[in-house]
Amino acid sequence: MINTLVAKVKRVLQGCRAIAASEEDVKLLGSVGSPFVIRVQIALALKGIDYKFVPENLANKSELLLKYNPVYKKIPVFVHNEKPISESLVILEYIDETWTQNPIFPSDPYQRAMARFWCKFIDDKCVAAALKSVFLVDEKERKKAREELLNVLQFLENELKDKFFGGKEIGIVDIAALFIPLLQELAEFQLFTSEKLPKLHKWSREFYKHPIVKECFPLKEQQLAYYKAVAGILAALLK
Ligand SMILES: N[C@@H](CCC(=O)N[C@@H](CS)C(=O)NCC(=O)O)C(=O)O
Repeated sequence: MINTLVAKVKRVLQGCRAIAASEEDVKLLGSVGSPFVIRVQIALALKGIDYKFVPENLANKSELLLKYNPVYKKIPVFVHNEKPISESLVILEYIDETWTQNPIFPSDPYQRAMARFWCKFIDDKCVAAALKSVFLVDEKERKKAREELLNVLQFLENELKDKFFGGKEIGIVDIAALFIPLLQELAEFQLFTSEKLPKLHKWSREFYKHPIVKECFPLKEQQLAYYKAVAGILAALLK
């Protein structure tokens, strides 16, 4: 009885926060299909925060993007009450600290540090290898990239102890790693198989069918259109 009441009050408070947030000015500069932008969209959806999506054309960057992110000139840029924040992982931390419902970071300081470590590992070691594994045209090179990807993903495979990296619920590491299921879908779940990386393969599918993720993931055609539109940027990454 008490538990039900507490849960009810919590839900009402969360609702209030979401309403309060919707009265604030929350904007996201991005392009549909960008995995870094989807990270932010998932965090906002998990928190129930309303925002305005400002589409950005990376082939002809807007004045607004150059003003808000003069250092990297990249999306996503998150703008909260006119205060811009760049870099998806930095944005995720800001969102988690600003809207505390449905936390995506663990509360324990050591676990928080570990979560940051794995997010950095994903960006430093996995993203380029995964893109190469899907988009390199030369078959030999693509195969080589796939082997390299399998090696680095083995570390993540060993790290996966529950349904999600975040435990029973999606956390920051799951969100950081979302490009894996995205690219798995493009590769028809053959980038790696259930024999090679069984836990990660299962996680990929679980993550993919999570209702919030489903709501935020672009369609396969939208993904392909995005990569086509950023072919120049992608080519530089694949070198
Ligand atoms: N480390 C950045 C990476 C963001 C990024 O690479 N964004 C790409 C789109 S997916 C971009 O804006 N590229 C524009 C460019 O390189 O000129 C983050 O996590 O936000």
